[in-house]
Amino acid sequence: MTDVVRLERLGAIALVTVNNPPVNALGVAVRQGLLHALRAAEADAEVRAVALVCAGNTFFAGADIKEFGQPPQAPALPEVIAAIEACTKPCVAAIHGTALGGGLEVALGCHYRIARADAKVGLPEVKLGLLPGAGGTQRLPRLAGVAKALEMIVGGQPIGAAEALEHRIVDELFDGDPRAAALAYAQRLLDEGRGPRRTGELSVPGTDSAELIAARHAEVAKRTPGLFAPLRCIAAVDAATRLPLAEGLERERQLFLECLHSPQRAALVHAFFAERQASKIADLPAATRPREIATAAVIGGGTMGVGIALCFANAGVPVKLLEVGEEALQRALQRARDTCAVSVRRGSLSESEMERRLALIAGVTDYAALAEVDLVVEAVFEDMAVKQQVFERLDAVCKPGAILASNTSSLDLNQIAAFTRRPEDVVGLHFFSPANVMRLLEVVRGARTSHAVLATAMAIGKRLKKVAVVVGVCDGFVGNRMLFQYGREAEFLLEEGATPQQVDGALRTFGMAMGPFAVRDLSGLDIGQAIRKRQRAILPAHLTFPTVADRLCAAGMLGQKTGVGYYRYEPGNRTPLENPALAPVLEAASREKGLERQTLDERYIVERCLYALVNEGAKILEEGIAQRSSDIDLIYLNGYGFPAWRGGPMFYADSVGLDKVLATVKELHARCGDWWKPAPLLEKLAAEGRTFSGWQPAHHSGEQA
Ligand code: T1G
Repeated sequence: MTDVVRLERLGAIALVTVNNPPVNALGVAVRQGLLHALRAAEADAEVRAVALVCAGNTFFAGADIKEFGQPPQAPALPEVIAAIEACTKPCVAAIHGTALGGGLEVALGCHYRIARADAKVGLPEVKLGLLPGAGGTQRLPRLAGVAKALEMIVGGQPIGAAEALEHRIVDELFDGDPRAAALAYAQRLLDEGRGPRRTGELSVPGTDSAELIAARHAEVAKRTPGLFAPLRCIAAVDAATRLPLAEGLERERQLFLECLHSPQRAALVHAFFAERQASKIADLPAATRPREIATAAVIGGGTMGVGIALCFANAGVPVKLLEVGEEALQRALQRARDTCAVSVRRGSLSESEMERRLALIAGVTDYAALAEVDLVVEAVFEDMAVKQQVFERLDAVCKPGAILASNTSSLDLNQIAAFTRRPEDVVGLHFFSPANVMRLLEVVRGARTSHAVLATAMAIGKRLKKVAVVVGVCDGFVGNRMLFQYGREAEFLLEEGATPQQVDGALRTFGMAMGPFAVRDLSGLDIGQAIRKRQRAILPAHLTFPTVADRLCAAGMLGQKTGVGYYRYEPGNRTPLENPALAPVLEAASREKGLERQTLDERYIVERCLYALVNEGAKILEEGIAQRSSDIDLIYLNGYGFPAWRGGPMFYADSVGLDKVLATVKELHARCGDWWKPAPLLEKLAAEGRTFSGWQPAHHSGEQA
């Protein structure tokens, strides 16, 4: 027995209790303890039934993800599950919390399963670039049928206990303590003389498996062509419909190992841990307590303001939405209603839930109405003079301890904080449009932002179901600062000879959700123009800028809002079409730089754009604007459409090898000038044969007061 697995004999029942906080992951100690307990129960003549429960908040939440990529340690989970299923005494698992991945697979190896009414079960391995590798692809179809198994294994979403009962994945629901429920059920098995019931001996129900599998294969191949694991999930389920259990398990193992060794698994596991790492703030004392946020307010009823107000309403936080005039306020409230109505039409929100959420948004026009709110998010025009007016008013009106947050996407938060007498209560909450959809939230830590306010910002981010990442104060913080480099290089490629279609196409093939020029057409070329103008004013003159975007702005071609930009758009249609007026603009831009237009290959296009992100990310890391490289990855995965199965720009650079990245950056520096000056950290790590993910800055982002 190991100290994480306890075996007790209560009458004729062997009770196995696993206690491996925080989520009872099936690490090697747990697997060893389970196998030992099973064998002891099997050998004990007094034992006539086995009950399996977990202590803490949840039944097994899966294999120990930290073990992936490490040398395997016996016993493997399939071996443990085979021993459970082979047990000659009936074995029942009592599920509470979230039985996920290997956790559900252990339960499927048991002869009976009961679940607490509030429990969830699922096989989310596909989200980690894997497939259920401990019998889930073979046993789940035998219980729930192919359609449900495909939905759960390829989709990766957990289902509730009632749905699991409906699909014969569990036999009964219980309330209260899993231990008591397990013992009672095991006793009933004995009273009713029920013995082992092995899932593996069942055959897969239904006669339409081949059609279901073919249809799902076609759909997945079309929707996510770049992804490795989903098609292998389908192949494993297909094996269950054609092979006896032992051969099916062998086929599953082969497919699982293919996924395990895929770079996509390494990237997706990196993203999983990155999301959990981001909430850890290096210099925040553990005793720091977030402030209670019972009510919020948003200043500004534009697209962002309404989106942010909806974030609070969706999380059940009453929120005041302030607009200066009644007419503007009514337009804002209508926009909130229209946004929710889209979800109702799509069926993802009920009418009653929509009304409940909208009722949480109270429109106001007077700052005095904000006197008692706990948190205010300003989302007004990106102009420092306007921010000053707003923050001076807020500072005068809001109660002591109220947090004043700015949604600014690039202005100096320290300057904004200085407009108030409470700079320690000022923080940036940079939402991404549409705010009620995009998961990313850059939490901008000002020089004077207090620990408690920073902790509160992270806590409210989690409550709003955002991926909150702490960033320091600089032009563009992390995401937009890197995006500026990426967009500029993409535009230089247009002057060297590429078309927007070629650049966007190459990056979409890499896996980006959208190419840079489609993105610019969507957000509007005039937005970039203001930033470029500000950059030109502060950057050294020898740093030249591409001129294509400014030429298009001058010609009134601002993107979708004018029906033409890098691409042309039919009225009411967002499909990008070739813009016949673009060619002369590109030729003029090339000519002005004395460039002979040439054909560029995809690899060059991708490296030119991605390494611009990486080089700037290295500078951001070194300056302590981001705490760690995985935070930068998280920002790009959740705010900029970077493919999760590539892990993020910094993880991708690590996977290429920093020596190779540096060699390309140096070549570009020699040919394209100082925009490509290699980041000192990139040079250092490349020289030492290290990676970004293995590096931590000595200091943290922002300086404490
Ligand atoms: N392995 C190792 N650590 C894990 C873990 C896991 N499976 N799940 C969570 N953690 C850590 C997490 O990193 C964090 O650590 C802490 O636990 C709390 O997590 C063979 C191959 C269960 C819904 O994919 O979805 O089984 O930050 O902050 O919000 O076929 O954790 O405290 O140091 O997320 O309450 C399949 C992954 C694995 C489930 C709880 N299972 N976990 O959410 O807490 S592959 C999963 C989750 C597999 C088999 C295959 C969630 C949760 P730290 P948390 P939470």
